[in-house]
Amino acid sequence: MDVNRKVQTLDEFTIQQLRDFPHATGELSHLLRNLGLAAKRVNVEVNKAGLVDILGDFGTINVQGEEVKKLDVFANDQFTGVLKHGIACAGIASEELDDFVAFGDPKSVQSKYVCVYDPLDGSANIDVNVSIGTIFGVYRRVTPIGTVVTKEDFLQPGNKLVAAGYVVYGSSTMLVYATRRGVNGFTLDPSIGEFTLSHPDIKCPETGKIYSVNHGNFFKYAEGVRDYIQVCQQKDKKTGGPYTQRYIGSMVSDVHRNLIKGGIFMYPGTTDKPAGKLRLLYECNPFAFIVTVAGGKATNGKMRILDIEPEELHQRTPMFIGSLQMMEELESYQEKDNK
Ligand code: P6P
Repeated sequence: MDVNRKVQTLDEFTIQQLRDFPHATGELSHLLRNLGLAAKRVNVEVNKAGLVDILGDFGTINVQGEEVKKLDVFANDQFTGVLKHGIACAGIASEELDDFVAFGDPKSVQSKYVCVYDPLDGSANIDVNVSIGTIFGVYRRVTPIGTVVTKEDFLQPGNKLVAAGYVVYGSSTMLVYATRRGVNGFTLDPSIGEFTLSHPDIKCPETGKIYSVNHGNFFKYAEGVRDYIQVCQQKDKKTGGPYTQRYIGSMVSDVHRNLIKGGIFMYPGTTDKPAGKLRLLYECNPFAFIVTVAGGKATNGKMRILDIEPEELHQRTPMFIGSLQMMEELESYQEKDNK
């Protein structure tokens, strides 16, 4: 009997990747499987979020006598817990925590990786049932193995990322991750409780017809950004305009859609918030790595996101990311902003 081997789980995929790197220790594969486990646990709670009135409001004790945590706190606990108790991570920095967390136990200090993540991005959308997500990045530590990690291990530019990925808790739950070898997407099969390879070798289309931006801030954007947005809205045989405007207000969903279909996502700086809203470490660097590996591009309006040298754990940056040709067209309008 032929066993259906077309289904390849995340675990099988990460272990198979090891074959191409005989000297690999398997730590990165172990770390990615840990992240997948935490994502499955978060997925269960996210899917119940609509029942919170039945299960009890956040901060209360539910019928099982358990404290009902805010979902983003719950998600942060899940990712931090699996990584702390795994053998592949020496410490984490989370969008949910003011400072980084060093795992000081004897096993963890021997690990060569650190993780950064936004455990539940877009959580304000939970109560209106809009898709939300987790965003993560993996760095090789810069401090000596065997010592407790320091802030230096987390303040690395995105071009030092070893891997990055995201989970989108949507109509289906997907985990997408990139290494320098490529970007692969896994869809959670609830019948077996496994992430299974559904989108092998994802490439970002060179161009697209979707632009994503919060029009409410339009008059606060720089002139070049406003000019480009108006180009997106006009009929143009060369660019194929007018484009379609799609903006969910959940970065993981907006960027995931544009990665698959082609498009551009913009969260520009504004006159009152020149650095924009999105966090460099937890949101922008991981997505910049993923989209760049897939053939797209990401900048802050002046330089590649991946080349920014971080100075603070929670620093923000303007973010422009998406299909290469659309990014290059945007840049031609931004030249006036950078004079
Ligand atoms: P605005 C969600 O709060 C988030 O951090 C991203 O997921 C999303 O892209 C952005 O903020 C939306 O911000 O200001 O347009 O509501």
